Amino acid sequence: MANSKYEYVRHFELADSLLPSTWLVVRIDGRGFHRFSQSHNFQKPNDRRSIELMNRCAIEVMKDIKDIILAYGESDEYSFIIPKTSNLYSRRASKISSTVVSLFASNFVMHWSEYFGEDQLLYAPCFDSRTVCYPNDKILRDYLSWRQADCHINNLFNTTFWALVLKGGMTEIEAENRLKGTLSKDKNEILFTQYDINYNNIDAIYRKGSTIIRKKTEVSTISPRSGELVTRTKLIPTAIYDDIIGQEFWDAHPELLEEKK
Ligand code: DGT
Ligand code: MG
Ligand code: MG
Ligand code: MG
Ligand code: MG
Repeated sequence: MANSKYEYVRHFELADSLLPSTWLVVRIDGRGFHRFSQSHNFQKPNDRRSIELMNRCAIEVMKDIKDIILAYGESDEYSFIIPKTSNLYSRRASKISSTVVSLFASNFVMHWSEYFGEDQLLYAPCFDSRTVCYPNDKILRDYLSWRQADCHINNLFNTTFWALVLKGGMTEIEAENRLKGTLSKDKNEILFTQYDINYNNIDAIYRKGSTIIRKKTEVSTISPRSGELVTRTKLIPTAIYDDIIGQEFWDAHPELLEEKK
């Protein structure tokens, strides 16, 4: 078909391809989730329903976009890791960012009621997205460590803050002042001595955030032909709550950093 005289406008679309041979990380983050969590009465410091819905969305994204090898989520954010050798959407930044975030957000709405039951979704949630290149394995691991350390710092603060308010009867301003300048050990001490909470015994899902990996899982189906039970091993995106900062996790999952052909 002949080009129309308008075709030249295509040249205004600038190339935005990401560096080859680098890890790609797509991070999505809820827009204005401070307000969103209040409007929807999220439990404090953590709302299990919200975390499980976020994990579900990440799992659905990974089921759809097979290039993603791992995802890490905490609070209102999720990071999706794409290997150096991937040629997903010819490594076009906006195409990758927008597809991942759109899929995440539509799943968030679609699956809301499975996690929140009678509590209605009151307005359309929105997420932002960015895709960043990381040139080597060490920097990729440092990126993930940065997010998990952020999860730890925020969760320890929030756990202590809400203990002071909800159990200790302080106002939010009093709790804020009490925690000003405190170190991790001070917060652990407040939790332990005043509220009988051993921080290390709090569920790992809150302390460590959620990591989705493709886990080898036995899946049984009834063969439509023979009617027999057939069991196969499949790679199913699954949430785990491990420490991903230390070496142990990477030793247990060596395939994650292996060069993909
Ligand atoms: P942004 O990202 O710049 O548009 O602004 P926000 O408001 O989304 O801020 P952000 O992303 O730095 O912080 C996430 C907010 O979401 C933070 O106010 C805490 C809230 N949030 C996330 N998960 C939970 C939860 O499980 N329970 C409660 N109560 N709040 C949560
Ligand atoms: Mg946010
Ligand atoms: Mg923010
Ligand atoms: Mg956030
Ligand atoms: Mg199209």
